[in-house]
Amino acid sequence: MKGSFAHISDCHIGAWRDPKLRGLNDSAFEKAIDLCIENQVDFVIISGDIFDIGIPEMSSVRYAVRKLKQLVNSGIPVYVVYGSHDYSPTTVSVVDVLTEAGLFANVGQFEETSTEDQNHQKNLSLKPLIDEKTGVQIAGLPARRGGLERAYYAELKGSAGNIIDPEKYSIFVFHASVNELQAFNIPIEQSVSLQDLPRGFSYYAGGHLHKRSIGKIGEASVVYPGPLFGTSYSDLELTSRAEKRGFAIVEFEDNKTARLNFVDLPSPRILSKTFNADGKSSAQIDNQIKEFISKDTLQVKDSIVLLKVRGTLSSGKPSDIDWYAYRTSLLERGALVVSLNRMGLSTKESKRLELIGKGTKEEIESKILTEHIAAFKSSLSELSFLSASNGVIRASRLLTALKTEKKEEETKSSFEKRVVKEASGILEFPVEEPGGKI
Ligand SMILES: [Mn+2]
Repeated sequence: MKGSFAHISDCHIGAWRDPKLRGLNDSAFEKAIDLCIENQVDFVIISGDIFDIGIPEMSSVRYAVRKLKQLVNSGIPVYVVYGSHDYSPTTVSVVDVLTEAGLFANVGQFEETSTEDQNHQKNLSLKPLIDEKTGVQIAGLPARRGGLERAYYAELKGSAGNIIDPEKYSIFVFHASVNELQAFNIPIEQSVSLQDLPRGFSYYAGGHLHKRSIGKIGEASVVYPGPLFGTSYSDLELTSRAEKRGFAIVEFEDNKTARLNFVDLPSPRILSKTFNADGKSSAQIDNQIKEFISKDTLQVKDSIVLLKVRGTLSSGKPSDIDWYAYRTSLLERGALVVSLNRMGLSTKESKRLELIGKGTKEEIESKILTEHIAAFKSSLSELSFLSASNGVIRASRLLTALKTEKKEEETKSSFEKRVVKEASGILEFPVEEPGGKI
């Protein structure tokens, strides 16, 4: 018994709003699949978060199907479990559709039983699959949202039962944070421990942590290859600090791992810089950023540029800072993508709002609106419906409407349409869009 397989995780196909970043993410998946075929692995494991959402855009699905089909045509089976992103509690996920289409097999199968006695204690048993060509035994557990998969591990009680032949190679595929191996401050209530993983497997194929890491259970490796590219500002920030992105190719012999190789995927240069605004005026920080980005020695061309500003301004507002000019000038110098992160930037003024008083969220909102609406004096009679108490009520309703979250079954665009429609109704503005009136 001898062979090799690829362990891929957290592809998040379809992630990123920015088309360039989405393109980079998609081509990382393409490259990974090409390398699997080139290396003639016997099979591929994807340990969750194949897609960024349960019901992704069809263009992302078509793209992924095209690549997965190449694997099928090369006789390389793919085994997957749901990740926290592509799991859907209420509807059929794209993972189910692609499983039905025969593009991959879902190995996150299990059986739940409860004891006959009055305690009705739940037990979970894994249902492994055997890879036809190599005879490798593959079992797994899916993720659920917000770390709810912990319940499965509690029912599993760290046991694989008698379902695994210890003489043969076996893989446990999972998508969960193992507390001992994570460095992300994921709360302990949303993590499992190494001891919660079922004993006796030769290899543990992990997903969820967006950082490469390895642990051990006896002689077996517990491996997180991390994402192929990354899906957030902080993922890219980590990449800029020399964190490698890619996947693993594992060679096995009998019931042991013979070799574990990480394959690094190429990524564009990432330039990341954080500015601390504490105690500075908006003009000072504006100058500081301008000075930084206009340096001749700064290598911007073909780079992803990440600028982060955080802290509390001593005077002025974040809107005094000319973000648009930074972006334009960096793009003009050939930057691939410019991402500005100012979520951690506040002013003394916004700090003051934090102290405005006690009450429910709604009461505080209404208080702030009343205070600010006094300053709103419109000479336009048609805007009178936005002033005084009328305006406060309308603004509160608008706030509530904008806070609504996307429903599981909604696409991004139908969600956006619903919010715009609701908001324009509250404002009594007719809204037109390219496709005609809503
Ligand atoms: Mn992920």
